Amino acid sequence: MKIAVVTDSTAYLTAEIRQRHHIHMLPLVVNIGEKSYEEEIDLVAEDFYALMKSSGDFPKSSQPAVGAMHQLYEELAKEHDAIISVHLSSGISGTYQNVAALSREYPEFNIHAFDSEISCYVQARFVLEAARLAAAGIDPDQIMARLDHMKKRSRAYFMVDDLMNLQRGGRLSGGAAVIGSIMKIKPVLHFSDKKIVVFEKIRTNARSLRRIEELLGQTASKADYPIIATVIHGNIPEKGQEWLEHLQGEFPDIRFELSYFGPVIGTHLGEGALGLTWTEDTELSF
Ligand code: MYR
Repeated sequence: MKIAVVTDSTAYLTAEIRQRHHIHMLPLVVNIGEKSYEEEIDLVAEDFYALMKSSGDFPKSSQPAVGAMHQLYEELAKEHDAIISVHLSSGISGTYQNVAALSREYPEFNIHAFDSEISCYVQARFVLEAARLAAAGIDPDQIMARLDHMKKRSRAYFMVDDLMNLQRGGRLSGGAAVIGSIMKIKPVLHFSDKKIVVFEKIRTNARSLRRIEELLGQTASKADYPIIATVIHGNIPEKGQEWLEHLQGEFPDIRFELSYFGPVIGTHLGEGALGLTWTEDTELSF
């Protein structure tokens, strides 16, 4: 059975990795002023952060155009028996809902839409696992079950330098009262029921980082499977790398990697955000 694997740009898988694993990408869009950019295609992260600083206009994001989605799936369906399509959380974007609607409208495409309930490099890990299993000839239902299992073992904790972007983009759940109560601190944020919520109200960056480390330690002490963790940064690669090296020293059995918040996620988190995600290291599990 020939299976195509699709994801959206918010997995931030590099072009080289996508090519190597035959992964297809649907770009989300960032609008700044009058201009629209497909992220990872005509706007890369470094340029986006510079543009956000220099432009008087606040960026806005939007999901991939339905026409572009339809075109990609139609093309893929000509040469594949099934399509696994993995997307950012349905609680923060309409992307997954649109893919799910297309899969109902065009059953002949045989699209299996997966709601990662998260985003960024954890989503990328799901995609890489789907690609690995598809190449091994595993059938789509088994791949989807495997991704569901991985999802239960996945976490993302992050903090932003300034809550203004999240406030303006409306992606922090809890309303004005919650935002008002955390404006001057550095809360740890996470996903709960597909949405972004405050995990804990913490006053300083250093304490938030320590708390996230502690949470990783709690998972690591109980897990009977290997873990892979990703430090993700919003245009602060040196800080990201420094934290990664510290974490690698603290948790020598965990594999760490570095990734970034690209334009669409950067629109909502702003520059200087830092996060840690982890999931099962499936490359070591089997
Ligand atoms: C759209 O316009 O459809 C895209 C909306 C994207 C919202 C992003 C909100 C921030 C997500 C943070 C993820 C952090 C994972 C470590």
